[in-house]
Amino acid sequence: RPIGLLDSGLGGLSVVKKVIKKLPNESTIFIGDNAHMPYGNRTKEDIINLTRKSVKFLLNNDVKLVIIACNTATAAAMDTIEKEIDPQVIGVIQSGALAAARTTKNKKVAVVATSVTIASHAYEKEIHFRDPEIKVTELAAPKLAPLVEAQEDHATNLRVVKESLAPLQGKDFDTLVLGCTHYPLIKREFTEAVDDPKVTILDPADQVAQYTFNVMRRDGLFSEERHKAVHKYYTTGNPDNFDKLARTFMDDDTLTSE
Ligand code: DGN
Repeated sequence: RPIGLLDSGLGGLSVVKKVIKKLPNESTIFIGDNAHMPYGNRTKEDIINLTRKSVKFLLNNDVKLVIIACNTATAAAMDTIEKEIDPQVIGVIQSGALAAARTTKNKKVAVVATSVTIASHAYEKEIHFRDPEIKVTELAAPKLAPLVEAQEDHATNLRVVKESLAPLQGKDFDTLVLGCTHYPLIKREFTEAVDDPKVTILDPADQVAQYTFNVMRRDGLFSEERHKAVHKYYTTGNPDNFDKLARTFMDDDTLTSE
């Protein structure tokens, strides 16, 4: 049985990639809800309903656990969804917060994410749960997930990332959390915009993959070694746009497009 992952669009692929690397024997199935992207400015009710639809699709494909590979859906819908279904549900925010609390040395963390994620203060709460002394600066960047979906060139990406991160100037943080799963797809532009070797740019997906591994070990969910892993991805939107970026980003041909 595969591991199921969902996102509002392409961003979740940044999580799929790390999960496949950490769990090479496991099959995965990913659904990107590109038709309803972006989730970042929708109401909670709306996000719950859309997430529920993707979860239902994954359950129809007999997944053994569900990773909500979207910070916005984790913030808005995870509490509801995990009460509704049998398989374990894994979100991305707790893992991101744990990684941030472990990474910061000067106890100053910045989180950049969608408006819904920032308004929920989920990162601040989870980071303070680990260490209440950490100062958390939260910044909503509503332009960035749509920017990734638009698949612009490097110069455009860099300009918009720079503009979006401008309010963080002078905040003296040493850890910047990429609090939206779309952002690791333009990590290069984040690195160039921040332009400070003291700052760690943190992708929560590494810790999500580790946590998924731990849960699967705990629950005895590993596939047999001789099983051949198959990776499938689906979109509710335009399959050609999705396919192009998915292939470049995953930089291999392990994916079956349907
Ligand atoms: N990838 C989603 C996230 O991690 O929050 C959000 C993208 C969006 O729908 N704006």
